[in-house]
Amino acid sequence: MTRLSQASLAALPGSVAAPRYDRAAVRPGVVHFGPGAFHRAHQAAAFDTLLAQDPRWGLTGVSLHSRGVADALNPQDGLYTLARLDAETDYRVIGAIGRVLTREDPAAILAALVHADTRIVSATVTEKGYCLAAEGTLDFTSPAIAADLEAARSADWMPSSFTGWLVRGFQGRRLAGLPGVTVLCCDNLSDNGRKLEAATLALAEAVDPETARWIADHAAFPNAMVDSITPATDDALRRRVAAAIGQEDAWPIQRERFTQWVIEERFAGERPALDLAGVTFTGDVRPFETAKLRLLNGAHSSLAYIGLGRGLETVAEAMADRELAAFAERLMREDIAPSVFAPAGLDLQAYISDILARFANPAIRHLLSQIAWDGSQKLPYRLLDTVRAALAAGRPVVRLALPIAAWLRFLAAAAREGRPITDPLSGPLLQRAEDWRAVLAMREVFGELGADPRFVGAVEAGLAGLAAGRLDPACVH
Ligand code: CS2
Repeated sequence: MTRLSQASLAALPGSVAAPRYDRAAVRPGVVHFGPGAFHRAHQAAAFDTLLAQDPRWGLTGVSLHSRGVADALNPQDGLYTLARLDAETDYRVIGAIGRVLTREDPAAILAALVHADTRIVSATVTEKGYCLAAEGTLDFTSPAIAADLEAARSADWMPSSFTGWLVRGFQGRRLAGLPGVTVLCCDNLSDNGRKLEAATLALAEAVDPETARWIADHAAFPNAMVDSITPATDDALRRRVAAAIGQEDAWPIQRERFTQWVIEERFAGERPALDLAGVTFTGDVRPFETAKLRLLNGAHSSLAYIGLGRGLETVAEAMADRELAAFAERLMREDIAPSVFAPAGLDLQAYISDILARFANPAIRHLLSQIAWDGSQKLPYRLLDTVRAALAAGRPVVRLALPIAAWLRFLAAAAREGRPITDPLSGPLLQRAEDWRAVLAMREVFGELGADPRFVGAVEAGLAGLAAGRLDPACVH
């Protein structure tokens, strides 16, 4: 079977959408760190739409941790298929990515960052990729940041961390007299732009204060919220895509039809006209971000840990478990929604109904085990901030603590069975897992909450409820 490439585009069946612009005329205006599924499902598709109008916004991908995406996409001239899953699946070949660089070629990464055409550096490096401590500030003790501090003593240093690359790239731009850049964080962190800005300035201050001043004057870090459910690629998708496009695609991507990208209007230079691709620009992203992180991601993680404990495999299966679906709905409507200040014009209860319907979409096989990754990094934004808000307002936290109890049971089961978990804190978590109070005492995850008797009591009630197979401990409050 022919492998997807620029040369094979003309042979695609008419049912498959493909770039309608001249790819040879595209100039790379964006360097994107972390060109994984989430980015390729979503932001790259938006830039692909924009490129039909304006060829100055091509993407250069940078994978810092593995060669997989580069090895799959570079032989395909950056092309890949996006399958949108719904009652009927449609297929679209995306052409926005020109090439994917890896850390094996640091000079090429630096050249891309220090290039006059580059106006945006964007990122989906996942929560842990920012090396932040519990308070959301740069963790100078994390190995990648410590390595960068050491490396930066030499003038021609090459960084390890994403934040290090930002500082190195800005240093290069300052020395070359190039204009500033917009840094667009697209990960599920609250206040993501501001946190990344503070982390970048902190690292720059430590390695090159002049570059820190340059960043403060020239760079912009808008907050952004991105939403689209993107299950990991599996062989079933590869087969379906091959059948639909009549060619082999080494790494197709799938997502639900729904998509939302809200970006703060805070650009260092020209703003790409992404509104042409359905992107919302707004003065304040926080209400959108809080609604999405707390409601959608909070419920997702709850379904994941509780669902896995009930032997379920996918989000749709969890939603078919009536007791669990009812729990998730109550959690969202009664416990999370009161902590969310809805963006103007958004009906929160309708937003919740839409999320529940998206979760139940039978066309999507989204593994609970995928969502369960990196709990120590995700839960603080997804549930613990909500617990803090509820406690501050004097509301009960018994239901909010149940998914936390389910995570503790998930850790304990992994430790007992000697099963590895995917989490940057897996070592300390699994070491303490059989003593849940010791896990709650980990300040890097729970901050001060681990010592709050109201929260600890609610977690204890949750653990007892789950041990007895009960989900809604309504009777307790
Ligand atoms: C999910 C998210 O894997 C996870 O933790 O909760 O990736 C979720 O699907 C997206 O944020 C939806 O926009």
